Amino acid sequence: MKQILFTLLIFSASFASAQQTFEVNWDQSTSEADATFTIETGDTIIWTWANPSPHDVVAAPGESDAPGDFGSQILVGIGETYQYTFTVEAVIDYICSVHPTGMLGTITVVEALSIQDKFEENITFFPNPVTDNVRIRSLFQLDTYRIFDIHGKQVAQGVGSGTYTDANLSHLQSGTYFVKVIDGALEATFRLLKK
Ligand SMILES: [Cu+2]
Repeated sequence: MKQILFTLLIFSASFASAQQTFEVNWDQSTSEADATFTIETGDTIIWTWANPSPHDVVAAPGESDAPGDFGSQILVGIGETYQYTFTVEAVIDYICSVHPTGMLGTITVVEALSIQDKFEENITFFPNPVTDNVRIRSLFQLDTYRIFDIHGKQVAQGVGSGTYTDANLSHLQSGTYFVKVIDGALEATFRLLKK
C-alpha cells in the first residue's frame, strides 16, 4: 500500500524528465515507503544490500504485471546490488522472498512523467499522523522544508541531508500543518497531521 499523499498545491512543469537512476538500501529496516517508487519508463532502480542477511528482489506471489526478466537471485553480503531498468508501463508489487512480510514495495512505471510529477509523487512522510518525529523522504535531493500552520505562519524549517530529513515536531500543538518541500526549482506542499 502506498502512503496516501494529500497534494495541496501543484506547481506545474511542462518539461519531461530525463531517465534517472534511483537507489534504495535493502534490508529488514527498509520501510515499504522507502521501497515504493513512481518512475517513468527508462528509469533504473538499484537495490543495495545493507546488512549481511540473504535477500533477493522478486515479484510478489500472484504479481502478473512484472516483466519476465525482473528479479534477482538470493544474494548474501553488504554491498551486493541488483538493478533493473523498467521499460514498460506496469504496477509491480515486489518482495524479498526471504523476508516477505517485512521487505516489500511497489513500483509504478508510467510513460513520460514530468519531473514535477515525479517529485510530488515520491515524497513520503512517515509516520503521518506524526507524534514527535517525522521522516520526509524524496527521490530527489531534498534541499529544505518549511512547515506552516493553518494560518500560514511558519512554525519550523530545516534542511535535508541527501534524499531525506527527520523533523522534530514535538513542540507543535495537535492539528493540521502544511509542509513545503523544496528541491531547487521544484516544490510541493503536503498536509501533515500532528497528534
Ligand atoms: Cu530480505
